[in-house]
Amino acid sequence: MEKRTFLKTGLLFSIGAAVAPLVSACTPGKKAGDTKKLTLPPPKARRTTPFAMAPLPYAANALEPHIDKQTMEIHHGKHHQAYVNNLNDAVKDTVYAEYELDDIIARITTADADKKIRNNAGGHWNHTFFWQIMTPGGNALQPGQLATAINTTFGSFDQFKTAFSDAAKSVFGSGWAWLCVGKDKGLFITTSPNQDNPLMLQIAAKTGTPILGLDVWEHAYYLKHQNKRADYIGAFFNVVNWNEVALRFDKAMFG
Ligand code: MN3
Repeated sequence: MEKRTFLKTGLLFSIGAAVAPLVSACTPGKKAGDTKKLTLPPPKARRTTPFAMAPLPYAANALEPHIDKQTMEIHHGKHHQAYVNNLNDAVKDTVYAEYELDDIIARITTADADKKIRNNAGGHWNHTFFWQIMTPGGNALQPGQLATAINTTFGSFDQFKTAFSDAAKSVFGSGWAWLCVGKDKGLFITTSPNQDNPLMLQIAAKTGTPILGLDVWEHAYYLKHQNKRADYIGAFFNVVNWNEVALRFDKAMFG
């Protein structure tokens, strides 16, 4: 059966010829021009439904006055929705058609053919993450292993904030700033252009597991803060969900 036919009819069927190539393709979507050769495990599971966007975990006006309602409505309802729609369109009839998002992200390469998938898979992952690491009014980082790791790595919480803010300011054009747990279980700050992220093993300058991230695309702040990205970065720290960040830290550290 042609892949196209399978997708159009939506038949769920035998694990047969259509599935085997997915499992054996370690770095799909790319032949020539790869700069890194990675052996990736087969995908965890087949995805049988289109990508979909979850509702915001709070009301669109709940982050005010730090992030305004209209920005949240457009950012979530228009920008994020467009990444989801475009991702569903981009993976159609490709080897990624039945991959989960994490499996796609890990396999993205610099190939031209991957660009639409790269931008929209990243956009979907990054925004899903972003909504979750914010909460109305924010909450304080509690004493514990993450607080200790931040103090040890950056000197103090304030020094961490300065370093993270400087990284976010330094992104030229559109992109993200990240606090990550590295393979060595150490914390590090990094940035990525566009919708790339540190989970893109074959693309990221430095790979790791993001536990905090900040969208510094102008669409994230222009309505309220106009060109003053530094003001937006300062406002962001009033809505960080440190409980969620700490949970993600624990998972990255201890599984
Ligand atoms: Mn955005």
